[in-house]
Amino acid sequence: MARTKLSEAEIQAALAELPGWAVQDGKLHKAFKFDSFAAAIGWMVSVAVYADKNDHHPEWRNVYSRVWVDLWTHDLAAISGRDIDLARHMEKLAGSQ
Ligand code: H2B
Repeated sequence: MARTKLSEAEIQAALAELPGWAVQDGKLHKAFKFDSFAAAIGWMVSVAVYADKNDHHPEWRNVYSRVWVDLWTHDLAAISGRDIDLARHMEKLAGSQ
């Protein structure tokens, strides 16, 4: 998906298929909970590899088995298709933990 600013309708349509995600302070936000610290960190490393390959990086914070994620496109100061793509990939990887 493109690095262009999404409309409110496009964001809402994407959110309908991203359980647990919401717009918070203008960013795509979700609080993930894993079974353990190891599971949380393992997921973060897998996400980091994908994020770096795509040159699109999350803002996130980890405490034990929880990871709070905020996605937005700094270059645009907005949510873009690349944030949706990263959120979808995070979901895909979280399902395989
Ligand atoms: N990640 C995110 N989330 N948003 C960006 O705008 C962004 C990024 N820009 N990763 C990239 C890197 C930019 O800083 C480099 C120069 O391409």
